[in-house]
Amino acid sequence: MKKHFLFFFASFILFFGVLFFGNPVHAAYCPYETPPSGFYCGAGQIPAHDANCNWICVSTSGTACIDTDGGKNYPVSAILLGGGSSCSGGICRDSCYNGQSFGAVGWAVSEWYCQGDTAQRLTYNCPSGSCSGGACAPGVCSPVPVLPANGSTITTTPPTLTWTSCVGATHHQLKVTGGGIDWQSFPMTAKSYTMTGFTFTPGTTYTWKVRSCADLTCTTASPWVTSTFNTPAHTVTIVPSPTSPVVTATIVPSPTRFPSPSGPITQFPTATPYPTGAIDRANLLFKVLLPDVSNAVTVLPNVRVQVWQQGNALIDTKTILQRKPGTSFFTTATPLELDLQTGQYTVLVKQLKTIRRSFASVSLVRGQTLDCIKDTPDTSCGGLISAHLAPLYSGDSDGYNDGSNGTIRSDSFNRIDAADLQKIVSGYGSSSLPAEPNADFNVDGKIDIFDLGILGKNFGKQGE
Ligand SMILES: [Ca+2]
Ligand SMILES: [Ca+2]
Ligand SMILES: [Ca+2]
Ligand SMILES: [Ca+2]
Repeated sequence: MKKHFLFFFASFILFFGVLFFGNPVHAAYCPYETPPSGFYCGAGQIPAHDANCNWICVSTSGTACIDTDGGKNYPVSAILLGGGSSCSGGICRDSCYNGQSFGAVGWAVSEWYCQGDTAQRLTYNCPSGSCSGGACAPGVCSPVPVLPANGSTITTTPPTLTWTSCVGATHHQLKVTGGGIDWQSFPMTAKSYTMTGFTFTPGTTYTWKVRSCADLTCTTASPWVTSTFNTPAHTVTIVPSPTSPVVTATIVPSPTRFPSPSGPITQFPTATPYPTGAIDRANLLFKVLLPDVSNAVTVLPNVRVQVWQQGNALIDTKTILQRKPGTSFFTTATPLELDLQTGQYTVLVKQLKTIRRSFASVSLVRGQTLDCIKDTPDTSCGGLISAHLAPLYSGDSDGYNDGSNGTIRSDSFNRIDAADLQKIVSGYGSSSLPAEPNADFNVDGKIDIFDLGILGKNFGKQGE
């Protein structure tokens, strides 16, 4: 287990190291061409590129292996001398390969290099998919989204996204957004991905983007290529009795679970009457989306609700939310009874392990209950109507440490960053959880690879 973790941790350091410190420097692209006018080499010498594309003269005498571009240097077309090679005239020149023959163009480069003092040759697939003059053209080829066809409506869930790319792209990365989903994959070698475990909303357009990478960490990558698909409206067909016509009803509910062939359709319970709240308070029922909390969690404690008006915190309270079965939404079980005058407020919600989200323009009336859970909340709910657009992503181990409780504000409060990674490292796999707030980001009682995955997915996000 420890080994397993160390591997992933090392990958993370590599991944984030690349994010933080930028891309490594690559040699300029220099395919073979003739030297500039005025550049001459003496007798027994020939012109060649060095590793930085400069023209140099190298001696053709001698048997030592000399590779003028310094090794496996694919963007530079160079020559190799000596090393026991049997190239024509004693000069081996990098060339291109098209799957059938070696020449001036192709999709792979045939690269010469010295192994010790022996000439060696390998064929390398150019990430750009293009080789010219014995050197890989720069960049990484862009993938082409295939299915679902751009703009089409899918017929089954979960959808499988597929794309094509060139042979030199070793990995691909996906992003999917829309209908409460805001997700990015780790780089993967596959050219398809089935979105198992996601909740899709009927009648919604989803955007997916894919890019090609030349390496495991996507240090060198193509631009993102965008495609979209739609989920069908939730259609129910009623089989007629012989005397009545076929009736097809189209229902477009507020966020609900997209029906899958394998399970029952889960609708939100709307018929259950909610407690009405106190008559001398402004009462509020709301729902929020917590996509990273373990499915096993049905009751979620440690949810802080702040109610602001014009930037001033008027109410600061804690509550417990309960899961809407079969979804990643959590709701208040009973109305929050807020001692506020009638007016318009901003409601901020943060679970101990998530970023904080802000929902503006919530109109509360003293003595009434505002129900923002029901399928079609009224406009008084303001930002809480579209809570699915502001998921409370997990990965913040700074709890409520915003400086308001007499302590010094944590730099990492309300943001998912390296300090939270450090919390995973210090608590990883421990048999008893460290004191709250710890790095159990999915609230399943353990700090393990799933929490690390959540951190990786949400790294860099910050709340309001
Ligand atoms: Ca070389
Ligand atoms: Ca080369
Ligand atoms: Ca943090
Ligand atoms: Ca956990």
